[in-house]
Amino acid sequence: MKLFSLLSFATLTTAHTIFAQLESAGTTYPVSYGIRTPTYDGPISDVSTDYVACNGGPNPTTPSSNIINVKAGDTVVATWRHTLTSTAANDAIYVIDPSHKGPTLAYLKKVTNSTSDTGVGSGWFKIQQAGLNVATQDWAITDLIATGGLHSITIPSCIENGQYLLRAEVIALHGASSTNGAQLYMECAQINVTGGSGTATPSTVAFPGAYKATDPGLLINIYQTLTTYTIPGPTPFACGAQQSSPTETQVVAVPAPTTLVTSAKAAASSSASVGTGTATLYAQCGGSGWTGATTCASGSCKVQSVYYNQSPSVPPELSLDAA
Ligand SMILES: *[C@@H]1O[C@H](CO)[C@@H](O)[C@H](O)[C@H]1NC(C)=O
Ligand SMILES: *[C@@H]1O[C@H](CO)[C@@H](O)[C@H](O)[C@H]1NC(C)=O
Ligand SMILES: [Cu+2]
Repeated sequence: MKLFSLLSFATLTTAHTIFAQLESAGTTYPVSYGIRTPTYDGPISDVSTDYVACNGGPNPTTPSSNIINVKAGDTVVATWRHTLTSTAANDAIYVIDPSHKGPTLAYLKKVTNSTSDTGVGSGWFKIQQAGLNVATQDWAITDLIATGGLHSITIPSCIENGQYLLRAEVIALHGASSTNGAQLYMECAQINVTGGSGTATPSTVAFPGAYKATDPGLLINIYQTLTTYTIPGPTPFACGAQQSSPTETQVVAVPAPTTLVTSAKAAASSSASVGTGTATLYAQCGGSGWTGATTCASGSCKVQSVYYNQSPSVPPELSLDAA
């Protein structure tokens, strides 16, 4: 009876989430295989602690000796589960409680030994992010729930081969209007990247360090119509981007909400065409007040928000909907 009450309490009131298993190259590995999973599904709320790297602390994690092979350029899928034993059949909220709204993110860190590196400190680069669709006010976590907890992450094709930690993350903002109210969920998978072209040197950030409690993407009241949402952390790394040149990087870099506005400004200021011509890849091609090119060099103009349409659209490998 006592156990039953505890379980009921956990199910009804603490519907958190865990990155429980990984799919690579068509193989879905078992729960906790190659991933340092906790048994408790709680969040990290203090972004200044070491636990923001690969979890731990209030949610002790279990080491894994397994390493999952991943081909550079492939899209892997992180599965998010309410608990390590949740399934669609046994748990009505088997991904995460729908009250939990916010972004999805993913980072990599090159390490010499993925089973022993703690992940704490520098070396992290972001490879995926999805935030708020301003036009529909739809959050990435809501999309994640719709896919059954499948978080698609493309491993850049141009990175060095070798061992990495893959840090998949979701941030729930339902309590984020007070400091340290955002709930960060992350686990680290131990992967071995093969088949990469091996020359890219992404610029990196540290965990802890990459986030501050006062970041506009962490300290925010989401119970209002938002005209923008700034995903925490750096601009995602993209192969071919000029890491040394901020402007170039933002123009070619990843089509995510935080970079789009910058890209739009860059495109607008570097283009003299008004209402004519062709929008280059990832450049602005429409939106409220837009007077520039509306024809796209490739594909068709895609509405990102009322204020910003992009040429052509988010590449499928970076879109959660592609899962
Ligand atoms: C990697 O770390 C694990 C755990 O500490 C250890 O057992 C293993 O020998 C290390 N591998 C190498 C190649 O050093
Ligand atoms: C990583 O993959 C390469 C290529 O298949 C292999 O030679 C190497 O042993 C793998 N390393 C680990 C730690 O699994
Ligand atoms: Cu929660």
